[in-house]
Amino acid sequence: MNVDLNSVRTMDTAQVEQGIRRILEQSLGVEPDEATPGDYWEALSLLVREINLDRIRNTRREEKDGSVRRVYYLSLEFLVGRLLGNNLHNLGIYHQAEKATASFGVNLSDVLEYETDPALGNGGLGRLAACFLDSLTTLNVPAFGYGINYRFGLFKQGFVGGKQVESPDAWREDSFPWGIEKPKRKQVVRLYGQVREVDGKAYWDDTQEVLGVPWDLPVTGYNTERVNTLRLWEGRATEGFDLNSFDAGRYQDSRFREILAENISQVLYPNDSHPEGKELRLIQQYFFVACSLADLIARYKREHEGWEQFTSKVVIQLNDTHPAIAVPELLRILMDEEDFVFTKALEICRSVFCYTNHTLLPEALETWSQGLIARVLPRHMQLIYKINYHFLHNEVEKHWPGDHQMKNRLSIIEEPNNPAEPQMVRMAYLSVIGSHKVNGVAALHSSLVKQKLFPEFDELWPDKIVNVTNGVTPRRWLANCNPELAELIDSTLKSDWQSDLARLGELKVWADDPEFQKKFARIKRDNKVALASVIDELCGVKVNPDAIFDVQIKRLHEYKRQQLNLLHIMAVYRRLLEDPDLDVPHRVFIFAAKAAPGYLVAKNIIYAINRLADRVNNDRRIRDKLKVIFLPNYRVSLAEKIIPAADVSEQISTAGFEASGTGNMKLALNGALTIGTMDGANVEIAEEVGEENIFIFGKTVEEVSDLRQRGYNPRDIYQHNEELKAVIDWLASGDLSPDEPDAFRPLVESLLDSDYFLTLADYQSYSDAHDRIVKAWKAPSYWWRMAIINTASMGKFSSDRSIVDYCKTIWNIGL
Ligand code: 26V
Repeated sequence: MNVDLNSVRTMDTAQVEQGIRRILEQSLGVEPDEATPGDYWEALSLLVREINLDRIRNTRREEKDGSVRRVYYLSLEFLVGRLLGNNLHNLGIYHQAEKATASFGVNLSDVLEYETDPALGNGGLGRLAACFLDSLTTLNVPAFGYGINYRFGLFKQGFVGGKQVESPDAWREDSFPWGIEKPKRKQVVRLYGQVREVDGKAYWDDTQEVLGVPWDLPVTGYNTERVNTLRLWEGRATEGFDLNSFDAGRYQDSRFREILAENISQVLYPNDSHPEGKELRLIQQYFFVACSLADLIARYKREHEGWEQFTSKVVIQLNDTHPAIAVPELLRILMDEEDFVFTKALEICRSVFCYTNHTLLPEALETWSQGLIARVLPRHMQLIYKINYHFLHNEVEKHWPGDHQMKNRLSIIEEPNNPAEPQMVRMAYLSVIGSHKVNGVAALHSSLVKQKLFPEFDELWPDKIVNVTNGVTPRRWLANCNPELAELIDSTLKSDWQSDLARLGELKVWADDPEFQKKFARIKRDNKVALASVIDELCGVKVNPDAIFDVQIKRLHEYKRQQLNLLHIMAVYRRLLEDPDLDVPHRVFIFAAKAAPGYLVAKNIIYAINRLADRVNNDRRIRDKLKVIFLPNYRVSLAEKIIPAADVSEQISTAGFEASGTGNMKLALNGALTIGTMDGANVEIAEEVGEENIFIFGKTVEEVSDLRQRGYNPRDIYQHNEELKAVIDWLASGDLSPDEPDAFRPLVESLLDSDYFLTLADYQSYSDAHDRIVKAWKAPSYWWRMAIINTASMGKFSSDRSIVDYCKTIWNIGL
């Protein structure tokens, strides 16, 4: 039977109501009038799960003829966020659910608050993967996400005396109805052991075995019946484990296997912690790659005879280098299990793999020591050498004959400067060599990937490195999180902007319309009132919804420069103390950010902001003109509350360091004005909104590199900028932390001694840009015109557009 996934069935309110009642009574065993909001959350989630399961079966039936190329998105992180609201919306039954719950006397938005965020990612990279799954499904592309079902997601953040403290996030311990275990699809993964060669054939023996058991999460799309799957693997001990073994050696051995297996999927590693030598992280990478490849090959074999069609039916996107071990793993399967010769096997690898680079930061470019890989994955180490030999002696030799230096430079194996140090395997090179396309995530970033990161590869293969600018799903990041604005847009445009975000451009004609401006501003204010109550609840601080809400929400990193924002707020506070009558709008500076547990300067910045907040928020002299808020435990559900309420979006990274940014897109989409550097996707945002509708400041990539070449000394700037000197001296004085006078030494030293991220160099330009913001705010019709133009200009930044680009330029999939 042929099923048409584009003809969408829906449910009316009565059906949703019946469904809720049935599940409350028959599955949860409670009467509707006794049920708590938590019970309603569970009942609605189970109802949605039924619908999804039904649709998954239809999706599978449609794909059965095997005529399509499937996308496999391999990522160690999927930051999906809460699923109920999003699913209701995608299934087109949000309003029905609202009315149905209301008929039981329950408010849907209260019900949605019961869901815990699955925090299965660090930040941008993981959230991008989640937006891409939403768009793949919406565009009706057959796709699987593959990752790990971590028991503990990213740590929970709290503050004690203003300092970050981390605690484990056991998110699954709460009810989580979305994941469905699929024991039938389990896989066996081998580790350690050795390789024997017999008659030129390799045998990998004496291995330790662990099981991978998949948990499937349904991925719904907007306006489609398709439901794709996010398959997350969990580590288990193999069944052969013999508890009654009397043999001490074997007992030890099986205990080891059990402990290993059960540790594999325990924790998500926080980024910016240096994973070198972290054997478990390498094992995580191989574990999920091995499970996923075995799973997708089994699916291919169920649908096709022979290997001829493999490359036209399968494409595998590597989300950063974390899954790069997939290249030698597929090679191993093809050579050792399927008897392909090396050159043919490599050709197949190259036609199915593609790799996305998400960062230029040298410390984030993964390398593993040769010795570690050889011990954990001896066969893979051999194959990496084989790939490297073939690459250097055929491909590099052909392009640069006799050039030994070039071979050294492009080798997957990095020779140490000091022979006592180990040889390192460069996972990025392995990914480039094993893929047919490599992409950066914004135009500027991709050009830097070509020029700075992989210039030789770009010369060797001029068509390999391409750009796909990131995007965000307008379903979660406008329709769901900002329903009032979505409704205003609906009633103004009468077109389906949610499937075609470029339609937002039609809002531009309303940008100067006083009535429209009034509605737009009213919605923003309502959202600010809602956020103000969240702030009060979490921080115990009352903020004025008529103040400018200026937000910086992202991981804490020196390159993102929360410290620049901090220095400027300190200056604003000083100006107010000098003249409390200063004619300036009220401002609330809002931060939310987690610092990696081992990143001391980042934690120092958090502490400084919290100490400053304490001082400022309790200083009656400045008459509430300034408030500083640091919201704890930043995560997707908190972002959904902050973003609709933002007036100003801080995107202030040092030029050349932020690969793209995606928060910048979400905030502009919701009508916040950007203050930003010419970095990452800010460049393209400026292009879309026009320079008059964004506050650009700071050094460009070229200026940054000129300054470094001339020799940069932050103390010159410190000495010559009176206000800046005063705030840094204040920070260093210990006045903000009398109990611990040297508390901010790490930060002050980082600023004055090296200032690698040019905070001082950009300070004045940043402060001037803030003055322009204040001026613009004082002319409301001008401000709201800019805000409306921002929302109207975000069409390009839909993740649907990103996925269309991937389909065309990388995956060779027609839509
Ligand atoms: C590195 C590490 C190293 C230690 C172990 C865990 C771990 C996890 C992730 C990473 C790399 C992080 C790279 C990343 O998140 N890049 C961000 O990607 C976003 C989506 O493309 C982009 O918008 C941001 O600009 C970029 O910083």
